[in-house]
Formats: sequence, C-alpha cells, structure tokens
Amino acid sequence: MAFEQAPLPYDPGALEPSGMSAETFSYHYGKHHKAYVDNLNKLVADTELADKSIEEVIQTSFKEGKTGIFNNAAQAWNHSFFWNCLNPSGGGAPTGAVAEKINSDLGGYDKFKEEFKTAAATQFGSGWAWLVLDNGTLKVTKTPNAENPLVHGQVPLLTLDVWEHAYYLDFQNKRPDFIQNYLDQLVNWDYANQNLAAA
Ligand code: MN3
Repeated sequence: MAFEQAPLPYDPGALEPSGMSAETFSYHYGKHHKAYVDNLNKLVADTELADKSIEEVIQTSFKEGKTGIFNNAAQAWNHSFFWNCLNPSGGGAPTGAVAEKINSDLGGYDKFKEEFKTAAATQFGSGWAWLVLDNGTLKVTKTPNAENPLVHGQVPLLTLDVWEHAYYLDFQNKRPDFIQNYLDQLVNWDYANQNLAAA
C-alpha cells in the first residue's frame, strides 16, 4: 500500500487572483510535493513502515534518526496540510474559537500577525512557520527544513511554507511580501478552527 498525494482542495488556478499562481502550483504541488511522496514510497518499500500511517512514519523516523525517511514523510505531510491552509476567499482576521483564543493566548490579532511575520521571515534558509496548540495554549513557532509540530507533541492549526520554492516564482526574493500576502489574501481560518475543534 503506497502513500498517495492528496488532490489539491481547489483548482490550481483558483488562488491566482490572491497572489499564488497556477505556475507556482505546477512546480510546488506537481513537482516538489509529488517528489516527496514518490521518494517516501521508494524509501519505505518492503519495510515495516510501508503499512503505517504517515503520522506514525514521521514519529518513528524522527525518533530513530532515519533522516531520509523523516524528511520525505514530513514534507509529504506538511504540504498536504499547507494546501488546506490556503483558501481562494481567505485572508484577513480570524473567526470563531481561534479568534477568541488568539485574543486570550497571544494578545490579539495584531500581535499574532507581528509574531507570525517575524517567525516566517526569520526562519533562516528553508522551513515552516506555524500556529500550534501546545498543552492547550496557542503558540507561534518556526521549524527548519521538514521538521513539524507533530514531533514536538503539538497540534498544528496553520502553517506557511517558507522554502524558497514556495514563493520565488510569484515574489522572487521578497519573502516578507509573500508572508504578508498569505495573511491578507490566503489564510484559511476555517481550517484552523476545524483543527482546533478536533484537538
Ligand atoms: Mn514547499
């Protein structure tokens, strides 16, 4: 049983008016994400990990220092999660329970935005910025390369991919503009609320 790349939750051109082009999706989903899934399947073929859930593969390979498997499993998972964090009608202020918790745990939406922008902009090299639930409290974090909150016992609510491949076609070297665009035009608070409700 092979791991599969989940379909995008929208048409690859659907986010173009919101600043993320179909060309970006053709590379980011069609090449980068696909390669992580394909590599994962090659690396776990004929091992006991082939029949585990991808979350179990992530935890086990991280604990056991199986870097190649971890990197590809986590990147396969991170990207599937990331596509759901984007919405053609997304962006702007949070809603629902997440909004209330951002007020109580992070000091409000404006403070969240500053903290998230700083995390995403200061992740040196490749990585991810996250909004997570950590022991019942919201936190903004950043992780290098493929690392994700699952291996730190946290529940991810939202993420932004800050690998250069995520923004170079649309924003070139201007990572801060890509981050701002995510917050203003793309972020899917409904998905964050679903993840919070399921936590
Ligand atoms: Mn990526």
